[in-house]
Amino acid sequence: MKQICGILLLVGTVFLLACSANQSGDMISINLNGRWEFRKSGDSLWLEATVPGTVQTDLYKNVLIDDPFYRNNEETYQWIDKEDWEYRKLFVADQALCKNDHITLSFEGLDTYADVFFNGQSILKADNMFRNWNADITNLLQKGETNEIRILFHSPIRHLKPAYDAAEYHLPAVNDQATEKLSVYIRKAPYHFGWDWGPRFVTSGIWKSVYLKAWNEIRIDNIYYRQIILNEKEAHLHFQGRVIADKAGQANLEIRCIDEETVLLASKIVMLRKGENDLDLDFIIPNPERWWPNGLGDPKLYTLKASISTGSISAQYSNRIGLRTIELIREPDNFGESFYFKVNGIPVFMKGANYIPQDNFLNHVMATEYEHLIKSVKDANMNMLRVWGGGIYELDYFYDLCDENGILVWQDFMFACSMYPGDPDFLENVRQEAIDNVVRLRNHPSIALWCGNNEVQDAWHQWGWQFQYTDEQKAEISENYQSLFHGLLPEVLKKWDPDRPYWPSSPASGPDYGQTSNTQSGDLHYWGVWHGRKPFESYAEVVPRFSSEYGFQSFPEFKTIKSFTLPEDRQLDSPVMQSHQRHPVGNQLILNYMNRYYPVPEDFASFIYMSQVMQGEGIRFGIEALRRSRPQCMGSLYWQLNDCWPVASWSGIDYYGRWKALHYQAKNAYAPLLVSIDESPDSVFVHLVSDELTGRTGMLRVELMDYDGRINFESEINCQSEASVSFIVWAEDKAKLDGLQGAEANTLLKATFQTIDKDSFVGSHYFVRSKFQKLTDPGIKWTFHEGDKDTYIMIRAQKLARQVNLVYNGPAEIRFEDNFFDLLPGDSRQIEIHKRDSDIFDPSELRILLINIFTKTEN
Ligand code: BMA
Repeated sequence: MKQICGILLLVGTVFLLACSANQSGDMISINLNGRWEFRKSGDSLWLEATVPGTVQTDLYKNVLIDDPFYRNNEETYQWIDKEDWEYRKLFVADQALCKNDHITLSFEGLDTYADVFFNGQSILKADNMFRNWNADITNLLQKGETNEIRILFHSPIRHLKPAYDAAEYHLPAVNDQATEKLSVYIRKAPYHFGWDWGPRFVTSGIWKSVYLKAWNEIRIDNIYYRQIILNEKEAHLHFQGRVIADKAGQANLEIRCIDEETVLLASKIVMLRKGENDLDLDFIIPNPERWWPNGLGDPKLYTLKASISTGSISAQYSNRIGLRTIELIREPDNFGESFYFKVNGIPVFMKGANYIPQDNFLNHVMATEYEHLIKSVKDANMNMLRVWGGGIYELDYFYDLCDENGILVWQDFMFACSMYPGDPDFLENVRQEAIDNVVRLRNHPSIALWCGNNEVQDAWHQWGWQFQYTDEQKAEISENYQSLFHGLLPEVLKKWDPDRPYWPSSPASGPDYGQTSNTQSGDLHYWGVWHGRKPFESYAEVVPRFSSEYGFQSFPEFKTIKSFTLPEDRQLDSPVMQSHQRHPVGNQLILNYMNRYYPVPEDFASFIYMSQVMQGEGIRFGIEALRRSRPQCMGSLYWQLNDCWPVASWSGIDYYGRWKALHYQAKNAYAPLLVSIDESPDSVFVHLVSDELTGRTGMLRVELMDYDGRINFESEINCQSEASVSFIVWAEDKAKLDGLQGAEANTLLKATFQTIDKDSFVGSHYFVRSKFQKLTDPGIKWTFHEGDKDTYIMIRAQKLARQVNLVYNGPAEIRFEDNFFDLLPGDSRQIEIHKRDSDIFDPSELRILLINIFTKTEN
């Protein structure tokens, strides 16, 4: 088991690394994070640095640059990636550390071209941000003297340039925001080079933790728990682990479950050889509790400890696992070929979004931010995130949180929207990267699927890239694609994680090369809305088997915009707002759609509000359409969950973790039981959509009312919803709905499903676009209540109030239980106020915006 037993003492800039006795042979792991030093290569002065970190964040901490996200600062700081940078740490190692037989310097991540020296000797050269890098320093470590770790980070841009200049042709990389597109030749997070929602900051640095690891005689790693059989009575598991031994001899291998109480699950005597020993052991967990995705049950986890002991020396390793079956079901059906996940034998509709890294400077993402984000995902009734291929393989903590919260992960390998080289060095580098990450992540029950890349296959065949190349070049690029995504990656998975499904590219219609995406099979990225300028209504016309991307942009809330602007920047076409909008025509598209669907406010703050309303309602319409079409479609992952800086983008949660209208809409549209209403030219339909595992019985009440609350038509039926279904529960000709004809702009349909156990589910529907609705002042009244346990507001409206936005202008970070909701005539709602204990909610700072009444917020 890993233990931290080192004490770091600061002696000037020299740290004393001490550790207690080497407990019964356990590996010692001393964390070398924290204070380091850095300088621009060639400078004489060393400055304080923080590890994990980047050059950019260290320069900022030393007040040598301003906040890189502020205004247009991004442009000013592009020089940083053209320089080489050095990092160092000086430390004194105590005797207890030095007397170990094996001492390794271990980097969980180096970004990216790094030469590492220990006491002046070169110990490794790194060239892949996604790999672990280890170097044996047993014979280099000096007892009682100052030791030095020094790392030279080469400018990634200057390092790549000579080969780029000499190349016969260049590979496409549409999102790389430089003229010379170098990003595809380096194994580094693609989004660092810019994206259509992100700035260009090509970082360098020690981006993950650094350890000194010391051990004697025996070491264990590469642990894998493979689930062989899972049924009600027992789980059969197969343990695999690699033991490195200094000498041959007998040892005892044991596996224990170490949750509430420690239980020995299995043990056996093994004969170790000197060197590497691949060991295995079969065992059973009786009466297994299953791991369930969010909404279907508890995500039960077991903590298992594997230990190997020679009598005097032992080594251990702990992992958390979950017991569940997961299958990707692709079989012929009425619509083509299915594409859905079966979890524990149950077809599950996947509800979620696409995840991007939470910052350009990854060291800035705190544990609390990971927790807030995954909690927001769970609270929004999501059960899947796609870790998109232009970012990073996330930190262990991300997957731990997904395990704990029942969030499944569609895991891309880090390749996106570009073609890639295929030379042996590049491929070997990727092979090691894939092994490192697959081995690190394969015990997480949250990981549902490995996917080769984001959009590379479709792009090559459909984005017009091929015209610029000769036939030989095209053949070479195609072949490289095939060897990477149809050769190397599936081979790695076959060996290291054989039971998880692999999907070569998202989107794709099949597992073979060249099967570009379509609606009959596989997954689809539907960008007719937004990129294709199609109306939101087309979400109901294009039904994919699994929608792994679709989206629409909005601006972040005004508080977020204030964080990076001066008052004079706060208008749509200012250079600062344009630099925080990375889609070439993003602002025009928002304006264009708003003209089609909503009133267009003149003041900037109200425009921002309306952009969020439009995004929220547009994507909500999409989610409902996809859910209504189950089982034809079995997944909705919209683009995108979050942001990496403050920006106008497709996200539902902004850089500061603030929920936009979209996230509130997603929460409601992803509810386990949904009442969804749609219409054809002649009829209206009420659908019940259920992801629940049991059916419900109750009464459906349908009311047609005007915006003042006068009911012109009503109907009640007994009804029953089965488990896991979507069906039309009520339909009527529009002509038979009294009071609708000619009054469409002032009429709504409300459907309430009241179950016999008194749960109530409501859906509503308007007959014209918001722009044409005849809205009046709804007469909103609200009162504030503060009790010991909860703080909430009661809000009511006499007439229809559309998209009620509660805006808190005070300093506290407040989240309302619901926001951007409609109050139907006569309705009242109790809205909880979520705040941290120390925060004060001042009701006089509350403003309310509506579609037809926007209170001007001061700039
Ligand atoms: C998708 C993604 C991203 C991109 C987004 C918005 O297809 O895969 O590459 O940011 O579209 O354009």
